[in-house]
Amino acid sequence: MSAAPAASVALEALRRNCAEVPLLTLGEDTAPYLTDHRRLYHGQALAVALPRSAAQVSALLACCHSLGIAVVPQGGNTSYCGGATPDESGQQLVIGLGHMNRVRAIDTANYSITVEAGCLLAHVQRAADAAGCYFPLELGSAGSCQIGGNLATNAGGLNVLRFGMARELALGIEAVLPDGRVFQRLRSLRKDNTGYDLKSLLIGSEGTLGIITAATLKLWPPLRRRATAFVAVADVAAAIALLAQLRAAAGERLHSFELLPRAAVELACRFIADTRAPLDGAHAWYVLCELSSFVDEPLDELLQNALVQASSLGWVLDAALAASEAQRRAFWSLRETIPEAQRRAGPGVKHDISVPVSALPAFVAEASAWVRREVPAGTLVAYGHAGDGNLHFNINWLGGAAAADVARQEPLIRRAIHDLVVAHGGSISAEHGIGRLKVAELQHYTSPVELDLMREIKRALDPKGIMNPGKLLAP
Ligand code: FAD
Ligand code: 2HG
Ligand code: ZN
Repeated sequence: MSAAPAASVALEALRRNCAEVPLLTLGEDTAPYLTDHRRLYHGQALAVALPRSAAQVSALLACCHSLGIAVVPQGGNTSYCGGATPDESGQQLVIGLGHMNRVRAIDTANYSITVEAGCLLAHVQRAADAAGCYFPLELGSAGSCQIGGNLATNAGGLNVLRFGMARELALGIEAVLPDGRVFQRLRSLRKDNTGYDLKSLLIGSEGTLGIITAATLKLWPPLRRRATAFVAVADVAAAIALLAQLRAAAGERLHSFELLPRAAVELACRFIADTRAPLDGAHAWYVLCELSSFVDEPLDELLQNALVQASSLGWVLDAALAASEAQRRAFWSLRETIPEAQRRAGPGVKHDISVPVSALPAFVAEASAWVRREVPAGTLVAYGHAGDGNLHFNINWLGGAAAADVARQEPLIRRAIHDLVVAHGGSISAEHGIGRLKVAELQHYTSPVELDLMREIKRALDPKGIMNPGKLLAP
């Protein structure tokens, strides 16, 4: 990237060329935009721009492109890898999308909704609901993250098993390219084979190729039934056997399949008010699974029968079926508050990994043994979306530790866990992206051919390198 202009010159140009876009420059106004959710990164910014339309985003990027001002797009700022935080130079412009939060259209006959990028995920879910439809993306951060951020990170979450990741839920997007041109592809087609899939390239690019300003998303009919169980299982292999059995018994009705170790349940009960373990007794592992149906059918019976059969095979040790909507919500609340409980428990190291589902038992056994041997002061809290082969293989220092000590150990731990992940055919970033946190890891584990292609794509779309520099790809 060419040298950035002096701050006064850059601000002057932005005020002149983008006069209608609110620009925050005072410390107290910009502060919330300068630190990431996990408080790992603390940056400075030239200013924070809050555009209200794609035309305003276009004017901002055209100006930044001509002057060589670096840009950091920011949605709800809930991501885990520091991708939405500016660097420490004070020369980058943060563009917050929160003011672009309109639902543009809902087409119930086409099962699609068109929303602006700054819509909160919860807002999109409610809008779909109000129209008598269902939008399946579900994350614990739904009340704070934005749909633009979800697409930019290709978010996963709790319902991927049945409905896929954010990319699979998008029919079309509108995005502003680094030079200010608008990529207008808000089509709502299920079938469209006209050339390269540019929409999919922008999705998951973490703000390094352009700014997503709107999206057309798939909807489904409303869910008529759900059946949910909190299940104690013998071990990870038993959990995976149960997964296969539920798939066989329920087919596409299997909606979610989450794996939780006892340590995760205990943390939620200890740190989150009004949380209690659904089952008596202490078990090493639990599964939270849910079936859903678009038609009125006896799902409780289906789930119960499958669990009885799994119990006769020794996989299931105990189980509680949600007897009411309140109980179902309580099961999910326990699961969704684990990240917050971990945050309150003190410093930790996170890994967002995936391996083929069939490799999960062996991976967990080997990686757990490594942690027990090499990090004796750490408690493993490995939980997550086991139905997708995705675990948050996290470690907490429950006996207390200085954050700086943990940070010192982190690179070595991360490399060892990631080596095991790769040895099992897995990925070092299943759903949280690369951001700033994993730039070196991506560089280390990606083949030269793939890295070359990524750099060539970056150069083609962003020749001046103004979009989120230092994120995803090494400079
Ligand atoms: P931000 O954090 O603001 O930005 C993320 C990245 O996208 C940055 O690189 C940013 O520059 C870029 N970006 C943001 N908006 C745009 C845009 N409009 N155009 C281009 N680039 C943009 N994630 C999961 O995948 N699965 C989970 O289950 C999950 N659970 C979570 C639970 C909790 C409690 C929390 C706090 C987070 C969780 N997350 C999860 C992580 C996070 O919520 C997701 O990564 C989410 O998609 C980020 O959206 P955001 O709007 O907050 O994006
Ligand atoms: C979840 O699945 C999120 O709850 C957060 O992806 C995972 O905090 C984490 O490591
Ligand atoms: Zn997750």
